[in-house]
Amino acid sequence: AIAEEKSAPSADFVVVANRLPVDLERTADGEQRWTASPGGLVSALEPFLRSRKGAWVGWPGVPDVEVDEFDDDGLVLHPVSLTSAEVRDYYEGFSNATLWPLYHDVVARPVFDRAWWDSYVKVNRRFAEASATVAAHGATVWIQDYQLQLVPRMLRELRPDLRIGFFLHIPFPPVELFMQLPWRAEIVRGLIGADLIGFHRPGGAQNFLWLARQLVGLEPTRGAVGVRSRPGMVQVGDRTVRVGAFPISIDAAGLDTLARSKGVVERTKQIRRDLGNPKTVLLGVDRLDYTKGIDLRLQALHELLHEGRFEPGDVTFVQLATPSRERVEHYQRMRGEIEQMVGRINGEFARVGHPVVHYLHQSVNRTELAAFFSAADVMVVTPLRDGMNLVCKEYVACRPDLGGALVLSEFAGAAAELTSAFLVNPHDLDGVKNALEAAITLDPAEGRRRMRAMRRQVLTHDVDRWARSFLQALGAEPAD
Ligand code: ADQ
Repeated sequence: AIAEEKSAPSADFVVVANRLPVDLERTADGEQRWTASPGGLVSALEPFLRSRKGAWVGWPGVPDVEVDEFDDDGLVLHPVSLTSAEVRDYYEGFSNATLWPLYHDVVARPVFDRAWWDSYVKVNRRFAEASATVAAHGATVWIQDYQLQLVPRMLRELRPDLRIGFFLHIPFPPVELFMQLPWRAEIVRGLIGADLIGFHRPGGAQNFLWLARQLVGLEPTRGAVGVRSRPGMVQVGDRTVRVGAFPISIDAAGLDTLARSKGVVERTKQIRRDLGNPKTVLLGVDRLDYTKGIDLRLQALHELLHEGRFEPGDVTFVQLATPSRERVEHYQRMRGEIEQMVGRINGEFARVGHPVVHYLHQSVNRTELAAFFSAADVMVVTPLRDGMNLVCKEYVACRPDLGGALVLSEFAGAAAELTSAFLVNPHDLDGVKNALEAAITLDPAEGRRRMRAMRRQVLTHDVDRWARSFLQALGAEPAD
């Protein structure tokens, strides 16, 4: 229930993210309404936001609208407005066509555009100013992700009393790649404004510490950064900035329970029936993004079928692809290429009524997703680079039956935790094909052993542990 406005700057715990946890929508008759946009982050932070006076600062998802702050069932939502030009330059431009490809190993060529950078600075300042107006004295502010890397410093200048954390959800790149960025020192200085800077993996933290020395002339500690332990430290004047690794996760228990529910169990059977009860169901679930390696897995499948290593009637591949960043040019091109490959495979290997690839350019709800995970014999997760990748963890959580197998790219952050998956180098197509074959022909007892090991990891390292470990390292939560 969304109630009336509120304005006193009184939140003790503030989350700052590009998007609010609700989306503003314009209905056909010109009215505006809010719809919940259920993301992992919202549910992860919900307990922390509700147990204090929480606020969330973010863009409502629609350009050119001014919306007042309002109270959503005890949580203050503070909208930050963006103009259409800012959506183009700050969001689609600098965030998604400069930083996103640069931080993902330049798998697409980053565009360096000075007007985009100017917009990024301007919008980051607006987020910092908005955060400064909602945070109470001495509050904790947790800034999220690559769109807002200048906010920590800007906010510190406005409000030195705050405790500021920053978490990067995407990989932090190797230093040689980061050094390409014309505004590299500004970004590092921006992040250094935080008290704690978190990455998924120790490697990202280590890369950042090196840059703090090279680009800003600071003297970081030299010891190896651990996972949720031994953060690197940098002295900045009288402040100590910590730099650590905090691998994100999912609501594992929630998904486990959902997967066991009668509704999901029934739906799982129905999905397999609808697919014609094939011997093997392969599944991909991704935002439609060029970093996810959807094309690679289709190519591997095509070659396996072509070589006759599988009968087309025996394997069915389902790809669920959420529409994403549809106005960015590279995404439009990639969508065309993927759809062409799907068409080619079906053109060559399908029979009437029995496509080999089922491609849904759609988002499905949580229950439906759990049923697809439960129905899949082999989950195929082949990103060229991924900060963490939650899909593979969700798959594992949805397999209390210990069935299924996971083929996982070494270049997903999750590979460090899910070592019982079939790990592949997605650039090595023969390796991917062999891993798919091994997963498809897996001995069930061996499969259960692998799944049990992966489930142990995911169920004991859930998203609540992620949030708590970050906030403890920030000093905003008492230690366990
Ligand atoms: P993403 O790049 O979006 O996240 P991921 O971590 O896999 O990647 O999360 C995607 C989410 O969307 C999952 O929860 C998945 O279930 C859901 N999803 C995908 N396709 C869907 C579909 N068709 N229908 C319904 N749901 C779908 C970024 C980083 C990741 C990092 C996360 C969190 O790129 O590396 O793991 O943030 O930090």
